[in-house]
Amino acid sequence: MQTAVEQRPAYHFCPARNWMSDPNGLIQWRGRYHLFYQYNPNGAFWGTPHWGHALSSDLVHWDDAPTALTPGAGPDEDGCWSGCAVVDRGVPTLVYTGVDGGNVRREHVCLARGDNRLVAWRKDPANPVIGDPPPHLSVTGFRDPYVWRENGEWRLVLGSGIRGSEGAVLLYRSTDLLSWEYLKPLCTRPGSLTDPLWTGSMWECPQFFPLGDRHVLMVSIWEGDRLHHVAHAVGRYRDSTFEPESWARLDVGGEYYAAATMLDERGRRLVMGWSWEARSRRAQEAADWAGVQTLPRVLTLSPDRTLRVEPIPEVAVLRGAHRRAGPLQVPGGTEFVLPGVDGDCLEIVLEMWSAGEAGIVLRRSPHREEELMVRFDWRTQFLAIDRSRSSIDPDAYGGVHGGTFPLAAQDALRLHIFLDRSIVEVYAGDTLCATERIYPLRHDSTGMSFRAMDAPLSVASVDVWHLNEGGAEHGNRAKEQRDEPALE
Ligand code: DQQ
Repeated sequence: MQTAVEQRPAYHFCPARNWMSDPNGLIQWRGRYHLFYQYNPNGAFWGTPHWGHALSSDLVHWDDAPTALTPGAGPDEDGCWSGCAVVDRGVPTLVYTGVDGGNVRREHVCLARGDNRLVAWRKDPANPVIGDPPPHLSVTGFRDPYVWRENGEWRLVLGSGIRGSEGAVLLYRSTDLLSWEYLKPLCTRPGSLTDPLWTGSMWECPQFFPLGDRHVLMVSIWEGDRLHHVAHAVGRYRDSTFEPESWARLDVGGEYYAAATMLDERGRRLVMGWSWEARSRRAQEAADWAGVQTLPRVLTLSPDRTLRVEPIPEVAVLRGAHRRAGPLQVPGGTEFVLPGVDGDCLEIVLEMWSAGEAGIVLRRSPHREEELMVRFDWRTQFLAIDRSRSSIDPDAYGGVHGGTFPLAAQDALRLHIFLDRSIVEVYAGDTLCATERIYPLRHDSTGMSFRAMDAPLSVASVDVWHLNEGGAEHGNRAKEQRDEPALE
């Protein structure tokens, strides 16, 4: 009897069991990185959100810490929903969404104060510090506070939407995190707009921060009871007024949401996102785990004020066996299977060019029963992640995702790909990334090939590394092995 193919990622963070979604409260405190996350301890489905907690010294190896927030009697009795972490006069403080009201859901802003190891958290007796939306606004939501320091005061934005028409982020100010004054919507955008992208009528998990000589607003688009994608705007921010200059998707893959950022002690702006399961709820609950965090990505602003997104270089610490090939010529309409590549936890860096459409095939079984194709069309400049044949499992979703990647017709495409069993992250150049979930069932779906669809393909070089396992939950860093003092 064949054992089931292991689908749990080996080096992306996911809890040992149960449901995980939004990353929350990212912070580096006294050298250690802290990741909090929406967590349901009762099963691999969304419900009664707690704040799970993990910490790392390198953003690659994660160790579990005790649950940080648990719903209790009062403004968060129905859940501790998403939020952020700040340091208030030396005290680590979580600013989160408390939910109560049963079927008539009410969302509030609440605080919790931490000890100097960020392990024990005490809810502030002043909760909720923001009880209800501004009375004159009819909003579709009021959650996911993101807080920053500005001119010696605090600023806070909340995800919201003006009922029936547009996504919105509401701006508040405070001197002490306890009493808040509503200022105005920091940004709104009609849900009817689609050029250059659609941003719906309810914005979740806002993030707002300076980058280069601009500011960046990120929002996760919720509409019609569905999670869609993360949009970001680059623009000018002055006197509490934000003027977006451009809008774009943050990730063009099928499963990327609730992006959360942090400024680390090296001054890098880092972002992590939640990748949900692209398979049936039945399959999800049978697996008994759901939800993966993407690799942390470094955000910078290019001279033309396009957002640059790159995987953190620290991931290289996981590299094992390395294989290099190229230059290769693949005739149009043919495929070249790369010999000696056999894996489901790989890092791939390649440069290729074609006059037509061509790409790389991963998780490929010997007779193509299963395969994932990452292909680019130099005529349309469209990068496609095609998972329509990635699994023989009827519970696994198919489809093609992707986006336009501006590249001159004569220029080579540089791809950087991280494959980790059921999650794939594709980076094109330093401005486009796509997160996709796949669930191959065959044990021999571990091959790789290059495919030239309709014109010859030139592969200048391809590097493939086998990546080792990362986090504590993957068994390779049992608690007694880690190099920092035990938390509990
Ligand atoms: N998930 C949280 C909310 C947030 C949503 C609840 C986004 O706070 O708006 O688990 O995925």
